[in-house]
Amino acid sequence: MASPKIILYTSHLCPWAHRAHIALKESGLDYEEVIIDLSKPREPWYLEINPRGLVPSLSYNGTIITESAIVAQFIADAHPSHLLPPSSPPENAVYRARLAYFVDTFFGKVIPHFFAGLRAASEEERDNAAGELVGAVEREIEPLLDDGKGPFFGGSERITLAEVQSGSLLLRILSLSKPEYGLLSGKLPGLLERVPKFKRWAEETVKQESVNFIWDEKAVAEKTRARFAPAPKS
Ligand SMILES: N[C@@H](CCC(=O)N[C@@H](CS)C(=O)NCC(=O)O)C(=O)O
Repeated sequence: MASPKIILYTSHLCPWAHRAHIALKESGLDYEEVIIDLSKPREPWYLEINPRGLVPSLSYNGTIITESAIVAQFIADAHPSHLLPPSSPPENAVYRARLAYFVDTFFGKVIPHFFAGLRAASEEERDNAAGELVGAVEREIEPLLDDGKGPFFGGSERITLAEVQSGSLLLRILSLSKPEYGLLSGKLPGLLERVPKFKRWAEETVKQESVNFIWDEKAVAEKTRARFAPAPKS
């Protein structure tokens, strides 16, 4: 099969576009990158590619695919690899359903507390959001992670589609809770000791080159501050 011609319309600071970078790198696919400047209104040529004006968009041999979760899933389906087994036999379908449920749980039950932490108006609110986040991990995620095998979803030794979908948010949870940024509660790292499987999962995921090769912690912290916690006007 000839190599596909892939163009990724992206911003390196966007956690959703970040998923596409991880999926493409893990799948060993070459791609051309077009950086979209999100500080300006989208130009008409980009709105023709993606009428929503969002990144990421993927052009795959000229077919446009948008929405990051769909883009990542598409890459894993079109180029079978360690990220995701084919959908049959039924055991594979069961594994895929479990993986999809895990990702759904992470984004539905845990990530809202991450954003609540960023939007918090006081230290107390920030600390509460961190407590809620870790409580949700304890209840919802910890029981879904395997013990004692590889650190990734299903006890895998290599990353899977679950980490492709979650890695950019794990980077943000672990990094933006550093005290120098003051963006998330400084208590979060200590609270994560309560959820050792999640902690290992998150720490091993962010070490992967495919997960961190576009990561610029300071730039993301600055952009996050501008979006969620702008400095008061003097
Ligand atoms: N649900 C979309 C969300 C993508 C999204 O919100 N991208 C942001 C950047 S992180 C964007 O393009 N924003 C356009 C803007 O800021 O004008 C996905 O997962 O692809």
